[in-house]
Amino acid sequence: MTLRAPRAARRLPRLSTALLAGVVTAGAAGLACGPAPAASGRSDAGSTSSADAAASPEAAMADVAPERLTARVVAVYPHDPKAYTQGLVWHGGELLESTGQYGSSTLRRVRPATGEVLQSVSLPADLFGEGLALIGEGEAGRLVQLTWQNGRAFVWALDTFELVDEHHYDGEGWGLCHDGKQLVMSDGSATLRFRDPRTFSVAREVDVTYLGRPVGALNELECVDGKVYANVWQTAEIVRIDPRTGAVDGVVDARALVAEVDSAAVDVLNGIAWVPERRRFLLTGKLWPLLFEVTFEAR
Ligand SMILES: [Ca+2]
Repeated sequence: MTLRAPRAARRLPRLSTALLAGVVTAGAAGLACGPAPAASGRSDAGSTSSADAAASPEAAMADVAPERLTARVVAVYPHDPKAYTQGLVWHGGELLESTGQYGSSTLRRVRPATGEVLQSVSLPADLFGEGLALIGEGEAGRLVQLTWQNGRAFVWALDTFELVDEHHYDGEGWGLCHDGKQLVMSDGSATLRFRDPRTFSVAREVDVTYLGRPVGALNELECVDGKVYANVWQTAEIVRIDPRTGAVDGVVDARALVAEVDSAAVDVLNGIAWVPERRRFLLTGKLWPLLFEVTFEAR
């Protein structure tokens, strides 16, 4: 997403007060992921039994309280404070990043340890960069970069950043990840669409729900081990989604990261990249001066 949030919103309230606002009823919001006593949090976590799941996976997922997780910081690195991060991907020790804003949207290759931009290509000033996903690797590797309201997805060669193809789509483009077979795309609503990576055609779609209620404002995505992680715009939380059912089965509290940046100078938490070599995530935000290496741990 694009427009700078008003100052009050940029305090990144929790899921219970921001994520569900206008999406579910006020009463339902109270059921969500607001602060809970530690004992309650522990009892909620990991309560899915394999027997229940086997009997009726969709029903089980809809009824089970999502696991409560927290982002524990392992390391902190510099990040370009002018990068309006919209898409983040790790590959081979490098970070690939899509940035937004009209006139300053880019695709860039970054050295994670220093934040140094190693390679960059700028989008035309009338285009607004959004989500980014990697398909393949080496010479055959392709980066797919969305645009917000332009309906254009650019396909770049991973190694050279040469533009090799372009797709067109209806609606807005927000987040994108590749699960190994399909591209998963968000558009700011509660709907995820699964697209053919070659043709960009929609194979199916699913509505994301938290305890049966829709979760809107899904933003940057990361596909990891059969799950889809999503930033939720204007919150300090990341939801873990079962892509088969759309059910949120985990909520990651990233407020510790938000506390480390000057909220008056930066925009929202956004950007998730999985580092398979270390089984950790890299997280940052729009215009954030820092990139965090974290693990997601049960609270
Ligand atoms: Ca990502």
